[in-house]
Amino acid sequence: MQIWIVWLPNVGKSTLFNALTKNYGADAQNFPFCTIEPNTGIVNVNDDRLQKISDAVSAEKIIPANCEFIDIAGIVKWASKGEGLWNKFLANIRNADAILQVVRIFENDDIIHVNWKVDPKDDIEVINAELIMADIDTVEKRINSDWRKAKSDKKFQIVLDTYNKVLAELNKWVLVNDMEINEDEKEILDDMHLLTNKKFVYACNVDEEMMEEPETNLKTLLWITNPNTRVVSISAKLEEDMLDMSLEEKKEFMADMWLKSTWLDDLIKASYDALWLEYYFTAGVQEVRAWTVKKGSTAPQAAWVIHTDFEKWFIKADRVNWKDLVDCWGWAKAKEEGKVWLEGKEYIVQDWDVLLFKFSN
Ligand SMILES: Nc1nc2c(ncn2[C@@H]2O[C@H](COP(=O)(O)OP(=O)(O)OP(=O)(O)O)[C@@H](O)[C@H]2O)c(=O)[nH]1
Ligand SMILES: [Mg+2]
Repeated sequence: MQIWIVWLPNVGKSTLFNALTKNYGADAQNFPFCTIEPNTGIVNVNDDRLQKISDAVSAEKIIPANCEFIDIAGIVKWASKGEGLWNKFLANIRNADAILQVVRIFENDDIIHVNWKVDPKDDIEVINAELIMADIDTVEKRINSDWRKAKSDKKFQIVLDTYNKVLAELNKWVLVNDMEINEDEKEILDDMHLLTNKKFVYACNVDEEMMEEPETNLKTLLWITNPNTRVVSISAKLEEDMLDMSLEEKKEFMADMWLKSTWLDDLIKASYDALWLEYYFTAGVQEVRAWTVKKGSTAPQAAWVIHTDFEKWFIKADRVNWKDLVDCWGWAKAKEEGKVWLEGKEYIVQDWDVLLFKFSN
């Protein structure tokens, strides 16, 4: 799972990347195009439940879910037409599962804004325009290479119609994400890896006093109407400042600033949500582990994530709610109290499940 961090230069992308990866791996300084080569890092999804489950079953280690973040050079106006450094990342960014957009909201005259003013709505328009223009290029190229096929193969006409429909909408500055697309059209578009067809998460890089801003207010500020788009607030600088602090120091620091929690975990969760992913747990003495699955996966599909053969070998699974497992201090008492359920092939896995699979081969 790859999440690419994208936005204008000098807005805090690398600062946020460092905070996420808990490392100073990326150079983050006050000048545009500080980042040239991409920085990549694996980020664990913190979840308090893991430690509690681990205590209950006396596990030797904990393995959380994770995702990969990639921090690249800033986009500028006309990037899609070859301006700036960003164009060379266009080919790579097509591999992204989601795009994390770091919107500069914080005001600070010392930190250069490439357009000389902090105007999030204006910035979003610049970014959307670049992503849309890149998509227009892709679709036009497809039409040019494929239109002949439609002449000899009637089925291909549907494909061509889809391309043309999408192109017309893109030309009206509509993101593919915001278009009305049916299932067949969706399938046709999937292999094109259009940038505006990817999941977007907006991280608003705010001043401290805006940290508690509700998502609906932020959406209004950014003029985002798509109900599926997640918007979270974050202070990249604050999060980076807390990197070297111990847990105690962090608590004290946050109390001083009247902050309730850190926002990094919310951001990682929002990215997970945007990708329509969740995880279930396995719990034994050797390890407690979170396994990532698509939402709506069946128990055999969930077993496949552990080992590809497990889907076909699947017979059934013991299932317990993580909270029941913790309250009962392990599987034995949970079973005794009737909290462990036997589930078959049709069972849809939930975010709070701890599973123990039974196989045959
Ligand atoms: N005051 C304030 N400064 C910030 C914040 N986030 C980042 N900065 C500063 O902004 C400058 C640019 O940050 P970077 O993280 O390098 O920005 P970037 O988006 O990676 O920039 P490029 O790599 O050039 O595209 C640095 O001096 C950061 O310390 C913030 O939340 N508040
Ligand atoms: Mg950078």
